Amino acid sequence: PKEIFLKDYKLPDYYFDSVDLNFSLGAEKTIVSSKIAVFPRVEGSSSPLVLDGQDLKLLSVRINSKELKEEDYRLDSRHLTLTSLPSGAFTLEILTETYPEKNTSLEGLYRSSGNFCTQCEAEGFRKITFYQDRPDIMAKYTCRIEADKSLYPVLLSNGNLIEQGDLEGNKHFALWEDPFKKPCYLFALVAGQLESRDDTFVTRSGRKVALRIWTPAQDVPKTAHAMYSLKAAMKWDEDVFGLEYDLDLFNIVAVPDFNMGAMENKSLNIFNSKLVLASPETASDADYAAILGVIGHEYFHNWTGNRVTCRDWFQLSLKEGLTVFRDQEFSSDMGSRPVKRISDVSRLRNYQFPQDAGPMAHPVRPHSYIKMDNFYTVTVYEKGAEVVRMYKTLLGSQGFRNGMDLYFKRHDGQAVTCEDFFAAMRDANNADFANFLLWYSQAGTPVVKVASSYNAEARTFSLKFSQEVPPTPGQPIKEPMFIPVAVGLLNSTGKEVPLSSVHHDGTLQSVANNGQPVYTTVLRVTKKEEEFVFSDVSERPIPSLLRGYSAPIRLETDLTDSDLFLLLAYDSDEFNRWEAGQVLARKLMLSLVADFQQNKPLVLNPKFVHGLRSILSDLSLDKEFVAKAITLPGEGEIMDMMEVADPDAVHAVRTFIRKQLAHELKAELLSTVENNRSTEEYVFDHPNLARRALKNIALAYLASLEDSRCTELVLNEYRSATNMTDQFAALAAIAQNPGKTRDDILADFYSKWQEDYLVVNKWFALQAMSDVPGNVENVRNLLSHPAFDLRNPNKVYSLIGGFCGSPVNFHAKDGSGYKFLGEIVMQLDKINPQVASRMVSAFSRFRRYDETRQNLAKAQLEKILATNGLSENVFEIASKSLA
Ligand code: B3K
Ligand code: ZN
Repeated sequence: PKEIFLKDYKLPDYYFDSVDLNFSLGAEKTIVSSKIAVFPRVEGSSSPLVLDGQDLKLLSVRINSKELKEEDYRLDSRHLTLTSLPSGAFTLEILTETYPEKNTSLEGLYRSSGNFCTQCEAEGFRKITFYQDRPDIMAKYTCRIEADKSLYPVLLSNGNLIEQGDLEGNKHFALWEDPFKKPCYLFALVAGQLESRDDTFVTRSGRKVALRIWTPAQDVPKTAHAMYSLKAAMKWDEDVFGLEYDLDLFNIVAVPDFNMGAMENKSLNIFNSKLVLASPETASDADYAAILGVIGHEYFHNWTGNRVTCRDWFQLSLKEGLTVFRDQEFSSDMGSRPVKRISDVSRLRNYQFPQDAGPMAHPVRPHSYIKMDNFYTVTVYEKGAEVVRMYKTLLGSQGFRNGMDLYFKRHDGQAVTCEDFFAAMRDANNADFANFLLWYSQAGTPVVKVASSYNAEARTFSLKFSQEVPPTPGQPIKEPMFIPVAVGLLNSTGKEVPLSSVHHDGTLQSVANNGQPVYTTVLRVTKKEEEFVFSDVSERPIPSLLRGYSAPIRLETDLTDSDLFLLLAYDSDEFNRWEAGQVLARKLMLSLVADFQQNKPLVLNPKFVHGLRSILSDLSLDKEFVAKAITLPGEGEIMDMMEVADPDAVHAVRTFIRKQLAHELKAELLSTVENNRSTEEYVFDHPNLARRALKNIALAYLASLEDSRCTELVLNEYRSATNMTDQFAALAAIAQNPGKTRDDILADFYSKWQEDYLVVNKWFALQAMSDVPGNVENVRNLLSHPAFDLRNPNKVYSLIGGFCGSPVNFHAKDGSGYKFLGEIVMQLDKINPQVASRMVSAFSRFRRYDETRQNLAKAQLEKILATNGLSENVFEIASKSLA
């Protein structure tokens, strides 16, 4: 397999002006003809034109209507190279055959539930026809689709429908034209038996846009929330960024077989049905929130991704980091900003930090890849979003908006780079961004230490920062980074101290804003070691550091437990309030893990219980915030902080604390459940979902007690639930405890929902993630359950992905979990390399564990690598993990 490098980027020798595609659809065999207007970048160039193509049968090639002879081109399994070409512009016509029914990779043109659909990003268009499959080739497309009228009554592609009609032999056709230039990764086609929910949105300049969400007929009633989300997103982008939709039609199609969440094809978004379909009975609050976020995300790509796209795939974060940032902001505005921030940071810590500390660590803009699909990562997406957020933190809302406006003004219709975005932000604000660009090129999570000291005589308070970026593969030595640290100060009663000025680098900077008191300021930390001194501080303050999580770093402070308890009780920055509780919990968990490993008895610090009790009984707090604040850090997060990760110890400690808390806070938890039930109909809005979140976490705690009263309570909640959020939460609470009750309720749930594949996936995931000892056997049995199918990615993510998410069972010391995953990866790789590659990633941090586990995991990786015909996708992850 060949590695591709950013530094080798070259402009294409040829550009494409227009592309006319013609599909004659058949499940076994589809014929694709393409007619491309080609022109050389440099007039008179004699370079060959190299087209990408995979799994295609070439029928003919014509240049300026003349069929090429075999000596005029070269064909191998990946390329079609055209040699003797005219010196100026020319027309290229290619006729190919492709086989949708056989295409289990779900990339290119494939079938899902009898319908046709496409997925082209990153490099799937080459499975449809021979093309320069790279994002800097932007062309105008037409697409004519011809198919059987009864089997495929609906024919969709990008842009506007300009003609349709019947053909002989019960066939029909549709002709679509997309007026916007686009890279081929945004091409889409859908054909099949679908019905739509229709609505309209009038843009602020008065354009009337038809909105259609397509699904099989029986699912149309479940698209109301998706439609609501789409309209909310369209309005939000106008209000916040002044960005309007640019065509008269916007289509979304939901398909059950899809490798990832969704795809932003121009005016024809294709979605994993899990992220479209929802009803109160079948979808949980988490599903509703995910739908809102992803519908927003794909819609926002219309500007950040489609109108302005990436020059090459290394720039992926240009569109993804920015669009994740935009969807995070959208969800914040639609719900609770602090809670959304807490969820996003938890996600970063639980998934991105481990990646950044392991063998697959890569910068937000990677330097190289073997298979681009492997780089749709939490680093490119979530850390990329943090990088965008830092611009906003540094520039303020208006400054950020000015930067966005300039970005679109300069680059609409272009394929650009991360530097172009940086330059727009800088130039619109005349900003000094120092070495900010290092965020794009240096991998690894910076570790920032802060030491504070108060000088009573001088009334000054000093913060000394030091930073270190850990080595990552290929990057042993790092430069110090530009870290914006938002800071506030609290006095000993928890009140905010107004900030007057900060002394730094020999200059005194006033913080106050036109005489208005200021409580938060952003320090620009750029050196390896650096001091900031606050003046006019009348007593020793407690610093609230990195407010709102202003940079994606690991922060180590010298705050004492009592400082942290004070922040937990009083910080006006809600994120930091939550964070103080998490820091305390992490410290507590790590010290109990040490006790557990030394066979010492486990004892829970009463102050911690007290801290959580105050949060739980504070009725002035937002309920969703309380739910987050009483949730312990995940097992992965704790393992990530250990020298040698010990899944058994971490699991035992987390289970112990949960149970102990449930015991000590039983009365409060019971009344939380009582007071937060609802008799009304399900509504997905902040007050209602917050109430359910709090009630359900209380229920989960209570269930861990395994006493008969609590079990009865949970069973009752299960039986009386009128929506999936409550029903599933009760089921999950019961499922913690092995035994007959658990088995009966799981069986009951399945028999209720067996007709709904999305609910059945939840049922698979719940069992797969279970901590019950020896769970690998149950999971193995579920592989042959009639509802399971290795060809459907959602099912694989639920069952196999769910299993790998349970540290105790996946990392079982006898190697049974590793062996299981090894076998599955080898089977999956033959069906769908992208899905196999996601699964094999569970091995990538095997060096974090003890030697026995390391050897067992390594043996599986070696076995996988020795497989004949292994995909590049799995090869890249497995070989880099072993390196
Ligand atoms: N852009 C797509 C992801 C495509 C993944 C290709 N392997 C979805 C998104 O981020 O919006
Ligand atoms: Zn995206």
